[in-house]
Amino acid sequence: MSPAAGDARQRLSALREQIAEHNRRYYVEDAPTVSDAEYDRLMADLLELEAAHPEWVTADSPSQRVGAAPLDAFGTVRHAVRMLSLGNAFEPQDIEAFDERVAGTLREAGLLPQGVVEYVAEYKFDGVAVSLRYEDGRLVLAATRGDGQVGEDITANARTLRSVPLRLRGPDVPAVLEVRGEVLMTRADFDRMNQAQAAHGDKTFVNPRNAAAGSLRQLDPRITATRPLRFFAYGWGQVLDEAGREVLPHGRHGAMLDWLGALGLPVSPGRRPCRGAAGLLAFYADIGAARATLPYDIDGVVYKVDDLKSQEVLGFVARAPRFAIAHKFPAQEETTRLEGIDVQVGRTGALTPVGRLRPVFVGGVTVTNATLHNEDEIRRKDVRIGDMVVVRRAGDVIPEIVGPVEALRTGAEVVFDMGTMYPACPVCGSAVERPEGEAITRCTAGLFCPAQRKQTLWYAASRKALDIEGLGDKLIEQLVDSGRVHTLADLYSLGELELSTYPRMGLKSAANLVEAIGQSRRPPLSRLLYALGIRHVGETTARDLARHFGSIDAIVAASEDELLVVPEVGPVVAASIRRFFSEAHNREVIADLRAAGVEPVAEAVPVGEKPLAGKTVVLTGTLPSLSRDEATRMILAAGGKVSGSVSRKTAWVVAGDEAGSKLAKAAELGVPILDEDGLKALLSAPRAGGPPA
Ligand code: 9MJ
Repeated sequence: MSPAAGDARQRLSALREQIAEHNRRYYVEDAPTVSDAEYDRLMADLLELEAAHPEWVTADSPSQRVGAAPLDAFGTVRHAVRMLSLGNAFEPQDIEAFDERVAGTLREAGLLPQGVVEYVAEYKFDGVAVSLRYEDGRLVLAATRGDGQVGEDITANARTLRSVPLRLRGPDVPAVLEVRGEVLMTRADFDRMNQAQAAHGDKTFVNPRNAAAGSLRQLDPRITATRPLRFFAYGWGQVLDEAGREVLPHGRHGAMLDWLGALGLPVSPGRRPCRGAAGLLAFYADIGAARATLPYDIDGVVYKVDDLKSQEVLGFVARAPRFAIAHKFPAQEETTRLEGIDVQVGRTGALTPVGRLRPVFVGGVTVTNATLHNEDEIRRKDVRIGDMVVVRRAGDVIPEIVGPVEALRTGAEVVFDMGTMYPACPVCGSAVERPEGEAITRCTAGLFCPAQRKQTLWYAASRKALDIEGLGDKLIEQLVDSGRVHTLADLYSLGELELSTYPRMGLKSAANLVEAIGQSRRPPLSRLLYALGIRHVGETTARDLARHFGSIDAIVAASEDELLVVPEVGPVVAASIRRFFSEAHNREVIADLRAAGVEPVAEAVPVGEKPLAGKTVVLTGTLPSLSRDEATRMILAAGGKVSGSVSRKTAWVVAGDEAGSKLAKAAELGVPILDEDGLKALLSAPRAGGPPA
């Protein structure tokens, strides 16, 4: 070899090592030390060198991750050591019984000196089980589980997974090592991939598990190479030393997994030593609670006896070990029939399609319906009435219809069409409209529609609004349906005797509710504003409006320009507020609330915010107790300015005895006029209203 070729070879091997090391840091340590761009540069250098020297390309070069030529069919592989499956358990009693059986056997064998069994608990990944075979540290074979004895040869595909090392590292690499684990896709990778697939008009997948299985079973490894698959190890098969003897370097399952990690393999994270059934059940509870926050789907946890000698004594039944068990979580996805699509009318009149399902137990509850959001969403998912659909309920998230099982279609399914199926509001019969470019169809009846009225009341009573405890949706439904309550103000005339005649209402709870309603008569102004349910006025905007204007009347009277002065209020919000208060029935609600004794309380202004910030005040005449200088100092201290002449920009004129032409000018321009008490109130109030500075 020429010196130049020698240099190139050295550079080649250095690049391969660097890239493999970066893969390991990323997938095994979960702690990358280079940017993606830097990694890509190293890979580009390697590809260039290999293009110049094709004779040097080897199967374990990281460049081979792009995928080899397509296959006609997968070959079959006989596993050197059978791949096991696991028995399943669902109930705590099953786990207690499992632990007792294990403890009993081990006690008889004299293998339970401490009286309690030590286990390792792991996640149960919901992916595809595979076996990787390394000979002299090189990946030579990858296979699916198949029936446990014979699987499919997916070596070319497995090589494309960056988390699968092509070579093992370290001083104690055995002559033969079969690693068992799971190939899966994280939920984030799955979402990204599905979006890309959809953007290209390609097939999308229903869930990460199907995506992982579909991607791994590609006959064209170049396709697999583009799919974001990951591998995690949780066990081993054959392990041989140079002499062909079976050897295990460690006597415990947990230590064996640590060893696999040291060889450069990504090992199942989240594993934990546990003692006895109580330890296992605590692990189950912890992981169950954290399940929704994990980056990938797990369908349970797995418990394995830690001591390998004990495992051997326990042995197997049929294909499953007696030393391990899977403790499953309630399924998060199930398949059921979509029997119909109903439409619900929301607070703002939005018609929301809701799938009516044949009841199905999923995510720990029985689900009978699931939102479909809007018509476009139904079309995007191509969900049809009568379809078998995948229903998902993860954590406390509301159930959703993931998509149809197209293979089960009979041809009798019906496409949903809002326009022809719901030409009018299904609740009040009023006209509906779907503005150009919007995804949502709305009932146009506003508060005349009982559905909107109920939702509005429920929203007004909610915690962020008037916080009326005990006013639930069932009761609101009855109050509206019976015609007793039309608007928010009607709630304040409810008596406890009357309320106690409603179903499920005792005298005690009726009295509590009346008390809660009574307490809501003094809401902070911002909460009352929020409770009105003005479009685009959320918690923050309501608070800004309340601080700026200080009273409901000032807000009702404010022009769009005046509203625009408030931080966070832009043209859309200002127009929405104006539109709301220009409707007579909305102003009536406010008048009725006042008549019912509802008086909102102006909000305290945070320290540092001055009540007269940006306002100009004109003083005229002699004030009863304050000198001109004192009044001026107080106004300046409150962040205001004092001017000698009245204009449209004047926020207030403060007038005392013998006020002159300035008072007349103020009256002419409509500038508010205060006396000394009025000024003092202003200075002690939260940030003042009045015309803009
Ligand atoms: C999964 N699916 O995560 C096993 N598994 O052990 C874990 N599967 C298993 N262990 C023996 N963590 C047979 C299967």
